[in-house]
Amino acid sequence: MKRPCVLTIAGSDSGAGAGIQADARTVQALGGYATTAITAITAQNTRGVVAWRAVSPDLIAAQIAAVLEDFPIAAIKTGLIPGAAGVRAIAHALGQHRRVPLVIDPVLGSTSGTRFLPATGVRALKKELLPRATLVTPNWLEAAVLSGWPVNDFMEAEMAGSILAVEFGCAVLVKGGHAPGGSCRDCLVTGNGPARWFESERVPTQNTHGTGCVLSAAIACGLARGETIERAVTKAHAFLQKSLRAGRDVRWGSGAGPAFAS
Ligand code: PXL
Repeated sequence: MKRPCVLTIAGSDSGAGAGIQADARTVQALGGYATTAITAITAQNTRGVVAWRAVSPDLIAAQIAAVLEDFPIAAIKTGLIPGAAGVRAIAHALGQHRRVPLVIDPVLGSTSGTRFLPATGVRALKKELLPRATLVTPNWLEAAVLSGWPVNDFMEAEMAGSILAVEFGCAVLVKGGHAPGGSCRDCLVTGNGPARWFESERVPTQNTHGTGCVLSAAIACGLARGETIERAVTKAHAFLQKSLRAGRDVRWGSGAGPAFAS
């Protein structure tokens, strides 16, 4: 099978549960090749983020340019972006590559409470990057911030997804993993047809760090293979479920360990 090249633009996680490390592990596990542009360096473990710094916008752009001019990149994903200047640098560096599928995981902060993208960065994301996305993958909180509408239940999740899909002309996957209850329900809104729900049983585990990264990287890998958005999301949802099961019994650190992406 063809080995697709993916570019992931994201932050480094020293604990390797999320960010660039999770993306690279996921793409590798799915038979692709992950090139990387590192946007920030975080010092963290399973308990949370201890310190972090942004990589300068010109160095983010240089990494993207170096990869794009030399590798047959078939899909791009973004994760942590450390502010408005970083967003603009990425948009500029992506330049002409408008036909390459772009998956945007709109990371605003860590679950442990560190804010990575301030309000000015959110505005830049909406203006410069979301209009060129193929698919955006917000959780409930991110969907609420991006749409300006509350998201407290599944109906509101679908509403916010529809609003974002119209506003930015892209597909939207509103992730329900943080929602209460025994199942995980993600809602995919595309331009054509009704919303589609992806539901799976909740895996009983505290090792959930990096689940959003694994999901969006797996989707990008599927799109890089030429799969439709629906097919890529279907396979990525199943892959994440498998990864959570694979990491369930690992006891590394006292906090949220990694989903395993294997
Ligand atoms: O899961 C969001 C995320 C993405 N990227 C990096 C992170 C986190 C959360 O902590 O550290 C590098």
